[in-house]
Amino acid sequence: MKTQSEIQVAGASTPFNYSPASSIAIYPIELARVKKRLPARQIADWYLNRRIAFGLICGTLLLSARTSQAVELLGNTSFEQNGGHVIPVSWTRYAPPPAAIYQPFGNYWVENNPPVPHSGSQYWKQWGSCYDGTNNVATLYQVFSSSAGSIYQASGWFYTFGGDATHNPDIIGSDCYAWAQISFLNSSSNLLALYKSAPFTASAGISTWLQYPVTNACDVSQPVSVGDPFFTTYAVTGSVSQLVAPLGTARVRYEFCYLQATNEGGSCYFDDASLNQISGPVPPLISNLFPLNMIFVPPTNGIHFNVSSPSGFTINNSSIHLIVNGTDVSGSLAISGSSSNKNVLYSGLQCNLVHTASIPVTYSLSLPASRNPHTQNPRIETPRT
Ligand SMILES: [Ca+2]
Repeated sequence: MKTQSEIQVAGASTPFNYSPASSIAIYPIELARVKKRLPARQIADWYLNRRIAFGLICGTLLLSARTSQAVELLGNTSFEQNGGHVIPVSWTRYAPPPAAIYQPFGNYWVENNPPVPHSGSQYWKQWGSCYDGTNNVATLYQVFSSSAGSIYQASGWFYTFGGDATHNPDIIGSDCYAWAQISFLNSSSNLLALYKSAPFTASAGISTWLQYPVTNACDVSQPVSVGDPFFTTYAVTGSVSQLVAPLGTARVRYEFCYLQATNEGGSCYFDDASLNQISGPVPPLISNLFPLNMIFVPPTNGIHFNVSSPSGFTINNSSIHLIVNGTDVSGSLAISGSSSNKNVLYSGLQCNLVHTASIPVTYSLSLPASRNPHTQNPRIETPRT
């Protein structure tokens, strides 16, 4: 006999806040629900166990000024890190308020439908969010700290499904469209500059992946209604090959957008998103976080992760902190590696516990939670030993 349990895990990627004196790592937080079938005995063990919470705080990273290298900022660009009716690891969903009333199930799937994916085995599938008779825009996005003068290039691959031998067509509605956009925001989350790709529509091609670079420059003083009171876009007034963060920039947001016209159906697939920073200070990257996407975690494996600076900045060991169950255990961290690439290990986890993991990361800015998540809350189960 088998029964079902579930855990929550979260992905890690790494925007940061940069100032001339220092930068502070922050983490976007996208929860993913992963369901696994577990033997009944293991479920019984679950209830015998206790819970602890642990958190990871990466504090101020003192940096030295060096030239940066081009780097892909987006996490989970190919949507391979979790699947099903989930928000992809590293991403955050936005939907207008009526969506919760008219389609509470949500308008998305991380789908495995070979041989459709542009790369890997999965892609993001999105359809209309509301079905309330009005135009509406729902998005999927990631936010990173940025600074004036930083230069980026961005793109995404889009597709609409014409059907095959075993699946019905799901072509995006004739008046619907999808696009990718880059927003530069100041420290108060006000929009400073907007760049968009061309709109992807069914007329662009059926069952064909097409890459859409973000090259249309908008005038943020010229709002354009799309028929959605919760979402405004702006007039395209030029074309660029690179995206330069304007004066006052604190953050850059990559966003996949889907406009549903009235109640039109169909869907758009999205894969291989890219936000490539080609100039300017690059956020420190926190990667290879363990445990992640796991159910049973051998406590002897501990918690470990990597902190690196693609720009080659020095990361002081004293700036890396780990909070376990409300206690700062930074003094117990084993840190190795070079000045700009640190391997961090904590070996103090105890056996025979259920871990409810909370990984908030402190940083200096106060951001709207709905548009800039910055905590992680994986819940991890450890087996009896
Ligand atoms: Ca993929």
